Amino acid sequence: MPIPRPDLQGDRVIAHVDMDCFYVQVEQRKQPKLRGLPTAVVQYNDWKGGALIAVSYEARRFGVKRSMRGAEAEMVCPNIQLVQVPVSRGKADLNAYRSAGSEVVSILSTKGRCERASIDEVYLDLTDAAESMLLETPPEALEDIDEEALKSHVLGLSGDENRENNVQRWFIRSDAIHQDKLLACGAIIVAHLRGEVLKETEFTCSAGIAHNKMLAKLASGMHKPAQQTIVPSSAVKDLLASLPVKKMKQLGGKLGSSLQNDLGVNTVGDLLKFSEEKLQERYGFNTGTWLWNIARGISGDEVKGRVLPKSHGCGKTFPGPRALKTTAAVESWLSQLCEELSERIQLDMDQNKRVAHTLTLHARAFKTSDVEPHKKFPSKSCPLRYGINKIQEDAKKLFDTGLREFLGSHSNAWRVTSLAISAGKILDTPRTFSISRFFQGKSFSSAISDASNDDIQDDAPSSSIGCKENIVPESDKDEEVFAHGKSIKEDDAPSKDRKIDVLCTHSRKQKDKGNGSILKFFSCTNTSTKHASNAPSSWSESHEGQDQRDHQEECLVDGHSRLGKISNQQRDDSWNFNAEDIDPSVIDELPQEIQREVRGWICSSKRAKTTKRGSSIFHYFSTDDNA
Ligand code: DCP
Repeated sequence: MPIPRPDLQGDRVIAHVDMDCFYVQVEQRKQPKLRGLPTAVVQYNDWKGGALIAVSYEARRFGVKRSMRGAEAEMVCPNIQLVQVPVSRGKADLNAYRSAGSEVVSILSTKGRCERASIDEVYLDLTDAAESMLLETPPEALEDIDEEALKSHVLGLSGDENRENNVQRWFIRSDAIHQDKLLACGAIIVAHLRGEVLKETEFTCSAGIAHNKMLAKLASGMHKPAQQTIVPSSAVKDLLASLPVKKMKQLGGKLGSSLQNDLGVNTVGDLLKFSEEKLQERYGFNTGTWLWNIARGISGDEVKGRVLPKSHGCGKTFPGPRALKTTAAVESWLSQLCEELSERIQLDMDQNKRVAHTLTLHARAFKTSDVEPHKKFPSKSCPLRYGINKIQEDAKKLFDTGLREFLGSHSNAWRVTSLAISAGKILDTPRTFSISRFFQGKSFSSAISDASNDDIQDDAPSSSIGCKENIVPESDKDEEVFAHGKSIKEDDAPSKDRKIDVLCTHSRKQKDKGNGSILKFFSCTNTSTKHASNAPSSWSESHEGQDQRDHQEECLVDGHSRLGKISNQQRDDSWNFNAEDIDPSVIDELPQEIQREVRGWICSSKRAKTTKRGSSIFHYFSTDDNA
């Protein structure tokens, strides 16, 4: 469901940059002889020459479209050059496109906050850079305005004749409102960035520059390839008046159809006829307000500082006669997908120190009989455990659970037409990395590899399992979809355990901020502690080295009593370390009293070894209030 957000305070400059026929450009850089020729990238498949997934602008002039198959494209454009997507493990290997996207991101992210929105598009918040430029070198003070900037399309600016002169005048208007002056600066910055991208990567891209993300995204696709479009606020009303609802992000599906069929709304501007109350009445409070906002070009979505993917996913479709019929066939494909996923999350951890927390399986299937023809295969997720075998094992369990639910009481034969798995809820490795190693005497990556899981959850229905890399789920809601944390009501916690509960709550808050907390290590990582617990045997047998997130859940669910059972001996063992080794940066996360104590240890490691129970960190973790 769309979330309405009022426009952000103050004038902003947001750019949406989208690569032109991206996969084609990547292939043309590999094979420069293809440059300038009608070219398309084809998904590996020997049926009718495979499916086109990217089409060069030269080929588009012949009428070649992405919806075509290779054979059809050759009919409309006999000279078309068809390049196959690289293949690995029997499926498309998108690594080359991913890294090419990262090259671009590293250039674009130099001028402001950058959000990587998909494999080939980013949002930039250029407000600060534009404000500085306006103060230091405003366009009217420039001798020459960047040629590329002068080629910009400024919506609402009349006349195709003398376009460049008109644009130049628009750039240097001294009576322009502050917001337009900022947009002019933003456009100059974007033109420069696009030039850098071309120089460094040989790729062209197109951009939209506006005062919010929604308008910038609409504008970037208006003039392609290798061009940019500016949306002054005075042009917003006309832009939306003629914009078909289905072109608007989030209106492509049922909501857009309902607007058309039930309210007769064909363009976004048509929504202006309806009051906010009326729209809320029809579509609910949030969606109603969101619709009212977008009709006016209002959208306060912030550009999130994120240059890395929000999730990793890989999938494979099995159309027509290729549909999978047996569990063995599904398992075999799942194993391959899991191998790829495992490699990618491991690389992400090694390169970016990030850990994925949720494994999700999506599938499309049908039953061979006619019963429940519209029933969808439910998406399922569970906590993610690192290591190929574990991911494979869990993915199979997710599939089995989904299949059982899909079949229900009918024991029909089934077919699977697509499978995809993804790793989501990716968080930075907590800054407790060094200290965790030091408490556990093992590496973080091995520490998170041995979890067990038995909590499979429903996931949101899979929207599409196409081959376009979905770096970022479409909406913030996906974050909730991936959420799987268990909760405990504080009021239910026995009072003597309350202290620990506070710790766990604190720990959860830290996680929510994207920072892990040292507290969960204090509370959960000691294996002797686990074995001293009342946990069910399956739990305690399998949790050695469990990942931090699972520790956290452990805390939230039943960690209270566990912590209270640490023997003095165990305590002594667990705190037998060299205090100088603590990474000082992690200490700020500790509660004040512990910070004081740990800092004390660092000043004098001797003191740490002689810390008395009752005035120390042990006291903090004791469930005995009198301790
Ligand atoms: N892609 C894909 N499958 C799809 C859509 C896209 O594999 N169904 C891949 C190939 C594209 C890349 O994602 O090159 C980016 O998709 P875009 O929708 O941005 O399209 P292009 O970049 O190819 O073209 P355009 O210049 O129109 O943006």
